[in-house]
Amino acid sequence: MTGAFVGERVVVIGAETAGAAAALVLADEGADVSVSDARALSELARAAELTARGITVHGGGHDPSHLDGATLVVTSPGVAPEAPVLTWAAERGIPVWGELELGARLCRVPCLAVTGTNGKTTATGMLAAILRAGGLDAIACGNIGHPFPVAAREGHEALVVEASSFQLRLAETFHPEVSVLLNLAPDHLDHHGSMRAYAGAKRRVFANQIDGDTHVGNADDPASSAISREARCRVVWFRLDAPAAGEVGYRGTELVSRIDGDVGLAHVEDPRPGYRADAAAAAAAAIAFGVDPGAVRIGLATYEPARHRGEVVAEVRGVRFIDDSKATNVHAALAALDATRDAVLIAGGRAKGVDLSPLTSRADRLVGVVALGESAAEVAGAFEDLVPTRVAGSIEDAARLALDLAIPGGVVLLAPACASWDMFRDYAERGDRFAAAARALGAEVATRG
Ligand code: UMA
Repeated sequence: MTGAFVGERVVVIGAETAGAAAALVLADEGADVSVSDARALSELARAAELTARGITVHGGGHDPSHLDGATLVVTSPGVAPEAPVLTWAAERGIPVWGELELGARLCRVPCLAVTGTNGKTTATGMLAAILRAGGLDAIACGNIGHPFPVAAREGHEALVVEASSFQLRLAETFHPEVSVLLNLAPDHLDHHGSMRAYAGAKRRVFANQIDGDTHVGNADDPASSAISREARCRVVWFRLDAPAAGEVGYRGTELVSRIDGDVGLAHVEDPRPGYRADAAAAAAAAIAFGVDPGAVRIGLATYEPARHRGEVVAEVRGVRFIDDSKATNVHAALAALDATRDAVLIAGGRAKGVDLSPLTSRADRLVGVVALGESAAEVAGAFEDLVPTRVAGSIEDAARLALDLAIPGGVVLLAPACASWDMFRDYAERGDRFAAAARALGAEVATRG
């Protein structure tokens, strides 16, 4: 048997996207692998695939005995830092790696990493598209949904890793040549315990960067730029207005690089501030990595935005239904609200320990609010004195109540400011169910005439 993990006995925690991928990669690399998951075996969709590869799968909850004989634990990103199973590993002195650490140990090509509270997936996709336009075989991986350890073994020339705070927390030797911190706002405080710990995880994106590496920071965001300034390598800044020497920014709609000379890169017409910032960050990272600035325009033009980020999914009685299910925190929901007027906002879900009341600062853009999920009472309480407010029991119910409150020419905006995990598998399922409900309302209205 050959492979990088021959002789290791690895226990993987979690058997979904990240965990199943880690287990299969480790088995391929010669390790003796078992997987432990909190859910019942019958609920684990990948259990049969894992078992067929000789991997033992323990369902129905973690037990200290699952760690017997382990030389390494690899944990899924969603497992909480204080989860007892991780404490048992620490007590026994077993090293605990996350997805980024496992990927880093296997990766033989340059990595670029993108983190931040919002825009990660968009900036990661744009950056990979620009690298490809520059002639490199590059792909996006990590939190975007294609696990980094799998991508690391696929033989690409460069990897663009979307790095979440959950993943960065356990990424001791992860060393991107170029890192990006897009922005920072409160999120995932239930997982990390505090804003300080959340920011600390984000800081790890450049922790191993040294001379010759580049960190890309957001000159417009005081919270993230304070962290970016701590990087020990070269820092390149991006901003939404005119760039200073060494920066990337905009003159009107023209994206401009002053990293080396003064080069017009592309016209970016999309009005959303998030989109323009992500494009500037991706361009800065690509140029810092050595890609020809001419590739930026082609890369941005070929980039296909991911779903659930402001898509119009239906129009019913002159009301547009917009799916921004990916707005899983207050910062993202505020950006979505800033791009709309006369909206009925559907918000609520798992708040992750974050105060939702800042949403009310956009009450003047709203004609109604429909509150949903675990935090429905909090959302309704915040808005009920400001705009007509309803509480929904399901996303289908929410779409219907929102249409009742909406005005012709206005919008129904799903921008929950919360994670979906209280009612859905993920934000994609939440968005898909919302879109289906909106289309069903459209069909119903058409039938009734
Ligand atoms: N589990 C346990 N024990 C626990 C907790 C969970 O066994 O204590 C099990 C669950 O029963 C389940 C599995 O672990 O079977 C789920 O693991 P997970 O929550 O880490 O989810 P994965 O499907 O493995 O997907 C993870 C990321 N999910 C999270 O970080 C919550 C995906 O990011 C990522 O695409 C994937 O790895 C590959 O890297 C999603 C996400 O929502 C998109 N990310 C957050 C965000 O973007 O805000 C950070």
